[in-house]
Amino acid sequence: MTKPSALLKTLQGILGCGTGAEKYRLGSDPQFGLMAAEKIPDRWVSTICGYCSVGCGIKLGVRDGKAVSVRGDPDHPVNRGMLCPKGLTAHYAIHAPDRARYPLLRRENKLTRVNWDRALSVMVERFRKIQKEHGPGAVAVVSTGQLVTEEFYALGKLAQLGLGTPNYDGNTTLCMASAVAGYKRSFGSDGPPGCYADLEESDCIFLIGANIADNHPILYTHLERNPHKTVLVADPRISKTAMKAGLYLPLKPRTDLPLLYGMMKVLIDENLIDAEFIAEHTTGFEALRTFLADYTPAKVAAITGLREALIYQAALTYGRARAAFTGWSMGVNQSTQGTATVNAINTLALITGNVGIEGGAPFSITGQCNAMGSRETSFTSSLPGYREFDNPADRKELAALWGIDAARLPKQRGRAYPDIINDIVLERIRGLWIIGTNPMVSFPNQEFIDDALGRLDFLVVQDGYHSTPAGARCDLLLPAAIWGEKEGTYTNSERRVSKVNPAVAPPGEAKPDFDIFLELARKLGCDRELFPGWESPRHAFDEWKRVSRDRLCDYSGLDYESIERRGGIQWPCPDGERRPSGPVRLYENKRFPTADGKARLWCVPWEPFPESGNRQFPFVLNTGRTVEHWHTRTKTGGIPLLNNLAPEAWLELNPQDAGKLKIKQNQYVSVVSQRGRIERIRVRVTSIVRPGEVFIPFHYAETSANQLTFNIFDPISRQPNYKQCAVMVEA
Ligand SMILES: Nc1nc2c(c(=O)[nH]1)N[C@H]1C(S)=C(S)[C@@H](COP(=O)(O)OP(=O)(O)OC[C@H]3O[C@@H](n4cnc5c(=O)[nH]c(N)nc54)[C@H](O)[C@@H]3O)O[C@H]1N2
Ligand SMILES: Nc1nc2c(c(=O)[nH]1)N[C@H]1C(S)=C(S)[C@@H](COP(=O)(O)OP(=O)(O)OC[C@H]3O[C@@H](n4cnc5c(=O)[nH]c(N)nc54)[C@H](O)[C@@H]3O)O[C@H]1N2
Ligand code: SF4
Ligand SMILES: [Mo]
Repeated sequence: MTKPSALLKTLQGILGCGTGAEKYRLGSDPQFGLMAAEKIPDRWVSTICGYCSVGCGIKLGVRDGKAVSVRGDPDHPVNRGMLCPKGLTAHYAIHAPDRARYPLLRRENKLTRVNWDRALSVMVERFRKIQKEHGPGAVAVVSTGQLVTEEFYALGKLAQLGLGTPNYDGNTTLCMASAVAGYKRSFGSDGPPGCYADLEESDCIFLIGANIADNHPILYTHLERNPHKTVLVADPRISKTAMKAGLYLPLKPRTDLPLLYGMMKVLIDENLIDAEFIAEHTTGFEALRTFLADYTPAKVAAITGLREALIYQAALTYGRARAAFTGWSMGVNQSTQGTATVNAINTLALITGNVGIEGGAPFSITGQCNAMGSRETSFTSSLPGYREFDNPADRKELAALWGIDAARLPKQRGRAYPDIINDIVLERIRGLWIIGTNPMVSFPNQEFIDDALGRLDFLVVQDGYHSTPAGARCDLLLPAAIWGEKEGTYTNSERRVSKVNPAVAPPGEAKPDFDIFLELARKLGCDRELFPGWESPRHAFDEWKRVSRDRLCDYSGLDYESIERRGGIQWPCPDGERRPSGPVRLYENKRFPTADGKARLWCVPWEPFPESGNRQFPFVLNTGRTVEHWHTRTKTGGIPLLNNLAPEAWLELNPQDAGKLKIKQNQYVSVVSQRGRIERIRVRVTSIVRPGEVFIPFHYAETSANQLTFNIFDPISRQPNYKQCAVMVEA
């Protein structure tokens, strides 16, 4: 935290927070009604953006206890002063009028204010009653990728050992699960190998199912600084990122797996592979070679709709590169073959030696600000520190670190998020605690989850806003402090651990999630065992340092002060300050955390999507994001600067289809699937989508794409197939 000098204040006036233009806008600032002079902060707090996983450094300007301004941190290595539109307006979300201020308990069908003591007593009473009658697993917890790491670490212990339910998962299963499962199967552990510097050093950057121009805009700037690159983009839709591609691969929806196999076959046939790497560091190559015989360029061209020559060109560009980088995101993960596709991306990198080298990596671009933190510390799909439930040595080690009997650690993971929802419908799970996620907009097939939530005996929602659709349904609402109001760390996509700082106090009686977890532990009587002597996130961080020591995600050399000083530090970091600065990659020594130290090459046959277009539902619906909004718009929907740019949902429809259906630009239409319908959505007639394909952003609760989507999941990762389902469009 720094106090600005008089000179700095003047500069601020000139540069950002008090220019004429700004003053003009501020005169009509619908949110604060502040005049320009009132927006000059009296102090700046250094922190990290709380939206996406890029992890930009932010200076949050505070005046009279209010967050009034934001600017990019010029010294931060990730963003060097730049911010995207969401980062630039982040302070508005803090003082929104619909922030949750007090615990609310449902009484006679109305949510009424209660004090914290009563709220948490009722929660413990109701959950314990359910567990007594229906077993410990009858209460489930669904959290998020948007808490600080210290909170994830505390929540894992609290849910699994305090509440004693194995059924704990997060919205990260809607997002990262396929990447996690794929990394584990290829390399023996989760953990993205590369780093952002690779985007500047690689000569072939293959973006597959990732629209970073909209969704990771500051990451995009790293790529723009690279003069030698060829950018390959595989996406059925001409996204903003595809528009910038050197080589665009407009594949048919969900045919990434055969594309990758086709590229591998070309590379093997052309001998553009790294035979030494394959022999020394992988297993399964002969089986792969045999398997790929089936994926000739001709056959792959037929499946993907790409010209054979284009498949060759993509393969040769990748194979001839000195170093090739593959970045992927939801176009890959959100599929019933998500895990298999991640394995194919890893295999492509492995057979060409593009792992653990400068500029070469199979890199999962994460989504939420701290999806990574939840992957590292949480107790959902793995035990903390990337330990495995089914590994007795891992359980024993963790139990010893915690001083508990190893028998208390579950031998397998509990129910994943979609299976929790299924079990609620089957009335096996009767109590649910939702933390920092908004399933009544974001979960696939809204009718299904609507039915599920209606069957619960007790629903607790812990959120920063009271106006979410799940909030309206709950029996108990716990008001949480959000970004800007609490302390801890986030890990970004390149494993950079950064310090998050509070700038202002939470509204009303809202509290940091961390404090809520501690108080709940006291009520449950497990605080002394699980959180001995803990008062602040720092205590959780200290314990986590010990628990992660010698693991791939080693935090043992980190401390808050050096993280802050260096603009974040990448893990693994056993050596702290002593480590020279510069990018850190995993697997530089080519040893993988598998039993034999070698990575696995997987062969999983491609399968067509079960719900491809048919006569009644002829269109394939694709869903995704736009730069202005964040997910379910709890934060961005109330920020005029963003919302005015994208105030309502839209349907992208190709001109040919619009002609056939006699639909005009800007007309309102209905969209229908086997599961639900959107009554009224505005049409954008555009060649961004091909004939037979349509796109809807999923951000809008009132026009929810998830009324239509299919609740069908990857069998391994349990991630939903959000990116394709069959719909019809009614004029
Ligand atoms: N502005 C903004 N930024 C965000 C977010 C946000 O809500 N708003 N959310 C954050 C989060 S949590 C996440 S997970 C990331 C997600 O970041 P992205 O994955 O980039 O986001 P999406 O728009 O969901 O999907 C990416 C692309 O996948 C393409 N796609 C669809 N089907 C297929 C297919 O079959 N194959 C291929 N190859 N591509 C396909 C879509 O056309 C789309 O362009 O963004 C993060 N950043
Ligand atoms: N059709 C379709 N659906 C999708 C996707 C898609 O591409 N297509 N993408 C999926 C993906 S990748 C994701 S990540 C999900 C995201 O879906 P959600 O997780 O439902 O989206 P958010 O709007 O980010 O919800 C976060 C909630 O947490 C609250 N919150 C924010 N900060 C805090 C905090 O510090 N503490 C607490 N307690 N609460 C807080 C916010 O107010 C908000 O209500 O959506 C998924 N749904
Ligand atoms: S790119 Fe992501 S982290 Fe950076 S300012 Fe934008 S939303 Fe925030
Ligand atoms: Mo996500």
